[in-house]
Amino acid sequence: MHHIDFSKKPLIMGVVNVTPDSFSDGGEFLSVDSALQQARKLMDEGADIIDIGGESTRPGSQSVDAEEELRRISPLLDALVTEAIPISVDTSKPEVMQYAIKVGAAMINDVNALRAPGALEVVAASKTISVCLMHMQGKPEDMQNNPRYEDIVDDVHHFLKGRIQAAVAQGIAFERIVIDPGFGFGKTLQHNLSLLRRLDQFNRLGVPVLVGISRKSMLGMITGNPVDQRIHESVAAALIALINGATIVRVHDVKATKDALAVYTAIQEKEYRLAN
Ligand code: 7PJ
Repeated sequence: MHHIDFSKKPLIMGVVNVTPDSFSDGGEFLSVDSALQQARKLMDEGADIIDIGGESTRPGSQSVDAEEELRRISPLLDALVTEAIPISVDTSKPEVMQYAIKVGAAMINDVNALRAPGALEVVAASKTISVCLMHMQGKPEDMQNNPRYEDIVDDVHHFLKGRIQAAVAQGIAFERIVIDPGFGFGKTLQHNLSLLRRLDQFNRLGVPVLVGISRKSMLGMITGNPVDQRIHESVAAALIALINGATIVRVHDVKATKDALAVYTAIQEKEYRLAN
């Protein structure tokens, strides 16, 4: 299995969905072959991690059972773990986590932050796999139904701190943990914008921050563009996230993101290195 080196930043996580109702690729990558092709394309474009998911968490979506989720992702996962890239599995289900760990995934990416009964235990039993703990208010079925916070950044920070503590108490090493404020998961546009503006606050928790804004409706609310035409705003959001302290960006458009990041990393190089 691959280990993810979080000190090498920024890291680009490329998204491959195998769900018939996925919001941004609309079932385009349902077959294993086309999902594999999409994964290889993202790897060629320079993704550092591939994230695969078999359950849509778009607002209003219904959950599927573990058996169906495994049926969707296991052929793809089995094929991808043999490739020279760390694989992340986007799941909230302990049964799926267990399978991902068994076949050698590098990360569990849980939008539910290991709150399902048994999830903490399954991840703790692996001594190596990384885990992304994401904030979500409510459940996908109802999360966009009037989300409320006292202070969005403080509330999300408090939640993530609690989940890091729960994970560490269970025996998951601090070094294996990544956090994510969960853009679009029980948040209004203003909540999302505040999180992005004040993203650096999350670095106080001492673990890498992952951000997923790619193609999300918050961007469509700003530009008016439909989901299949949100590359520019997605790239802008990814770049802002990195400037404001993110280590990993989860994106659909790897090449465009990579090219934009190259400009940012170039200006960070020391001047003498440019002279040499
Ligand atoms: C996210 C995710 C996110 C993390 C999804 C979509 C919806 N995992 N899974 N962060 N979003 N960690 O791809 O737009 O923001 S599913």
